[in-house]
Amino acid sequence: MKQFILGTAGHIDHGKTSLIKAISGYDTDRLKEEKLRGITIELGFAALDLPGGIHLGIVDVPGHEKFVKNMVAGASGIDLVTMIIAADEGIMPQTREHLEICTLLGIRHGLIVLTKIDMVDEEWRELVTEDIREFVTGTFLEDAPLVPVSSITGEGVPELIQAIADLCAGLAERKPSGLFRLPADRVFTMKGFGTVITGTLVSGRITTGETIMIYPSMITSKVRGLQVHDRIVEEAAAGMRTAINFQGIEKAVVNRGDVVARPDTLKTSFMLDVELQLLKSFGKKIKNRTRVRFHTGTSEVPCHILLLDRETLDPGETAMVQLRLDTPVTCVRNDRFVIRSYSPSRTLGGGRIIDPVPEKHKRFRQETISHLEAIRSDDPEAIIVAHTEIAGFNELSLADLVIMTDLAENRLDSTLQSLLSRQILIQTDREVKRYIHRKTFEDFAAEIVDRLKLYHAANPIKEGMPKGELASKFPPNLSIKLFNLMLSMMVKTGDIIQTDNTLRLPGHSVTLASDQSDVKEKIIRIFNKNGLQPPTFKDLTATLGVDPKTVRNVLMMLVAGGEMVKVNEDLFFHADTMARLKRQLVDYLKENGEISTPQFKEMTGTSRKYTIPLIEFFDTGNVTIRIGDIRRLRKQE
Ligand SMILES: Nc1nc2c(ncn2[C@@H]2O[C@H](COP(=O)(O)OP(=O)(O)O)[C@@H](O)[C@H]2O)c(=O)[nH]1
Ligand SMILES: [Mg+2]
Repeated sequence: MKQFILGTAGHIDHGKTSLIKAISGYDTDRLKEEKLRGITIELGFAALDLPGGIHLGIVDVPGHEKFVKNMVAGASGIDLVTMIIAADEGIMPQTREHLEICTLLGIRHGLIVLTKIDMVDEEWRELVTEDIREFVTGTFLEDAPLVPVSSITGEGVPELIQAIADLCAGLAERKPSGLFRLPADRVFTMKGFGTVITGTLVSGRITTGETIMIYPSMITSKVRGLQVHDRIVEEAAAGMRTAINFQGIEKAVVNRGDVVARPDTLKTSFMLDVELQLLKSFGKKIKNRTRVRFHTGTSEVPCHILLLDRETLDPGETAMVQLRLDTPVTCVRNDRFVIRSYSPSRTLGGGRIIDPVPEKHKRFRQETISHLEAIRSDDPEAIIVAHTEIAGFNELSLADLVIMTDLAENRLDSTLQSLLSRQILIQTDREVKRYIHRKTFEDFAAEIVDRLKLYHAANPIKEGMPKGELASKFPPNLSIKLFNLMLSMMVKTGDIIQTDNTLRLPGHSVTLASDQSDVKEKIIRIFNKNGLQPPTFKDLTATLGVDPKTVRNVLMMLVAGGEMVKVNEDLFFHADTMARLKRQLVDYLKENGEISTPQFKEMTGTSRKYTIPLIEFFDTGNVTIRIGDIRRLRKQE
């Protein structure tokens, strides 16, 4: 069954409440004070089954100028409006203001009802009708049906019901959405039931037993019962006037203006980026930081207007502005809002929300203005790309993107898939579905390479940079999880090499790790002291009590640096010792022409274990040449 919500609008005493009673039988003036004074203060609710099988929820709003804020709360979320104008008085101030509010709230459908026709003659009625037609020219009611009615005599009432049914038959149902939202317009306690919150279910659906969250207080609770137009139901959907009964919530913790949704699907913010239209009828320009009242859904919050790209906003103009709110609100892109001034208290303008969770902007920044232009567009890709670009290391979750784009689930999904397949976005978490822009990753990779280059230059004897030290160079909003993920991507592409918790560039050859410099000192001392009778590799390893791999690495590094000389895999000598021995040998040969192995053994004063490898070392090093049992100098120097 199709469901729509109709709202009333119009000046006080023009017969709105009487008309609702005439068409539905409901008396929406429930409060004692309302009955006493004969005026509507609070929102009133009624229901009507239309011919053709459409169910209509009705919101009756107050016309009094003092209660416009209640009118705005009632009018947001309605599908169509009945603009009520009394035949005897014609167009009055709140007729104008309510039409402006409905326009700003994005209402596109409605009827004009000329009430109290029993009080005027034919000629007057025609004059007023002409007036009204002129009044609505250029507005969404320009081609709306105008139905003359008397709630007292009942004249025109059946025709009005038929006209509403005809209009509803042509309306499209609300677009399907997975995002359940209900801005609270009334909160009360019922004996034996606990707290009840009522409101127009603006999108998605909810069933009994589900867990919900109340924003902005973030209190969670369970749906104990649901009612739609006084009927108990298991499930309520978009476009229904809904009452939700909660378990264990105190009435005091919920207020009109709060939003009911599923846990962690919405976000609260003290700031909003919006497209603000200043009404022509407001008549004067506004300056930066003008203090106003912000109305969206059923909430009203004082705020400042930050003009981002101009000094003043003229009547009739539209601009992107940032609203700075006194208390947080919970919005979704494309939500409509109305702005009212303080004194005099009147509607100044309104528009739609472009970013429900923006960064704090500074004025006159080209970067900000370009970003806002991008997210204002209707192109889903452009919106997502711009948001992820500015978010940097702050990964955007699917839930974030739902409220930032207002896209239907399948549309959002296919757009994300397309961006991922072209690698414009990178998915950083499969389960929660989190995304960053590729540019963030590329900038990160470039910075890692730069940091490692600097580190290698400053620490040539270190194998690489400790991961923790590298992480500390990045802003705290880069989560460890994302940091690790991006490092592993770089390891995969071969841009960096990771061993244990150390990172290095592929071009960096390992010199000495920090824990090895201690080993290095000890080795030099040992070999210096033992001269021509140094320990073998095996003995050295045992003496040092360090693993052979490290000892060999350090030795090889010392050999490469010229501090040690490698005679064979097992035998190393200090470079100074070798230099001395070589000079001695060369001097001896210059003087004696040749040397035998025993003579060499005597010169060195060591055992055969050292003598043979040493003399052979001088052979291979082209210092000596072996002829039979003796050696000569290879080159006469
Ligand atoms: N004669 C006449 N009086 C009406 C008609 N509709 C409403 N009224 C009277 O106008 C006054 C205001 O009506 P109400 O419905 O409370 O107006 P609202 O402020 O727009 O809700 C009441 O005294 C009604 O009895 C009508 O069609 N004909
Ligand atoms: Mg009323």
